[in-house]
Amino acid sequence: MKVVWRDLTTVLTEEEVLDKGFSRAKKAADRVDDPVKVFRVRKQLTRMVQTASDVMSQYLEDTGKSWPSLDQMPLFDRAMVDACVGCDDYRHHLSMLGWGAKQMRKIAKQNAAKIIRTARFEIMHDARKEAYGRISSIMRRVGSSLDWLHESRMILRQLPVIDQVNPTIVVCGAPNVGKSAFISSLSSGNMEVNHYPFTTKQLHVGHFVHRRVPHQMVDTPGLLDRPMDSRNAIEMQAIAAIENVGDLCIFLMDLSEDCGTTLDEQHNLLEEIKRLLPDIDMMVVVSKGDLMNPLPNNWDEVSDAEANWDGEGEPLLPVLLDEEGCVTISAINNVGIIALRLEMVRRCKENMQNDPMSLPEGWHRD
Ligand SMILES: Nc1nc2c(ncn2[C@@H]2O[C@H](COP(=O)(O)OP(=O)(O)OP(=O)(O)O)[C@@H](O)[C@H]2O)c(=O)[nH]1
Ligand SMILES: [Mg+2]
Repeated sequence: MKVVWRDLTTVLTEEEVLDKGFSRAKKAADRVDDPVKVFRVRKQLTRMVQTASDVMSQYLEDTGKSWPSLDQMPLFDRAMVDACVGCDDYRHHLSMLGWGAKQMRKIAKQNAAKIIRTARFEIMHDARKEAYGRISSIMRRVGSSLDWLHESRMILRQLPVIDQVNPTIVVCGAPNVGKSAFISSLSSGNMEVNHYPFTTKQLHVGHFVHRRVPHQMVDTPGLLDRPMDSRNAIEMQAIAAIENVGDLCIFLMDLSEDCGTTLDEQHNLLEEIKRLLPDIDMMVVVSKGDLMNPLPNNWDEVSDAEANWDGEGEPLLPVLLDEEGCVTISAINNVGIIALRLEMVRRCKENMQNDPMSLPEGWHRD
């Protein structure tokens, strides 16, 4: 099940829900018409109590149901919820809506019975007033949950939509090594930029389509490029989330040290990321191949092959290799990019086939 946070509709405040319930109740009472006063008043008051309770509890129930259930959402989304707003709070506040709705229905039933059982106007009016008072106090207790959901909706709306059925490539590496340049050079259209609330971290998601299969590339600025001990719990959660969706991780390395991080430090980071994401296939790629002197041996060969590529995967392209035999790219000159893309497609496919949870090709999940 794909979670699309952007579809969540706005959450009303406590006052707005009360307003909605009580004004609908008043209109329902105004429509009552009975020549016998005792019948008329009885009907009016029971209708007020019932309508107010119906409208408000229905609103709470509908709102509760429109939010994705934690138990049914993919692990990635659950880890995101935990990182951004906390799973325990999420569960608690949604359950408060259900609780409130139930209480209101009970109050309506009890007080409508009181109104029906008596022929004394004073008792009828008191029962109506009491019902309104009790419903308001239930709403007061639910109000803070509505506020929490309102805030959380703003936060969750900014989360990236990552489709777990399609291949996902996580791109990481030290700052300035060329992660964004690489993803942009492959992405069709604008990169979707999403923020991790509560931190300054962001996730950018780029896409390319290969033989009709959308491939997602997740840029991880600031998230995977700094030492372990300065990460907080939220970031660790986000990393756990990445592990749930990544079919392949590209670790970009800038050998020119142009980026400001020494090679030693970059190697340390690589080791850390391997420890953090032990279950993702890791591929080390050297960036900024154009800065190499001399240029990689097969620079011209790859560059020509890419220029003649038919867009479907033929001819098979050789990857660009540096003198150590490491896969290389130049995002600026656009050399080695398509070759790497095809290699990533192959690796993702292979990794997804090895995944015991994945379904055979041609099968579809809901
Ligand atoms: N010469 C050369 N420069 C590059 C290449 N790719 C990126 N750069 C440069 O490297 C710098 C950093 O590139 P980015 O793509 O922003 O690097 P990044 O890893 O996304 O950086 P952060 O998001 O800050 O971690 C920019 O000045 C780019 O122009 C490349 O292939 N060749
Ligand atoms: Mg970047």
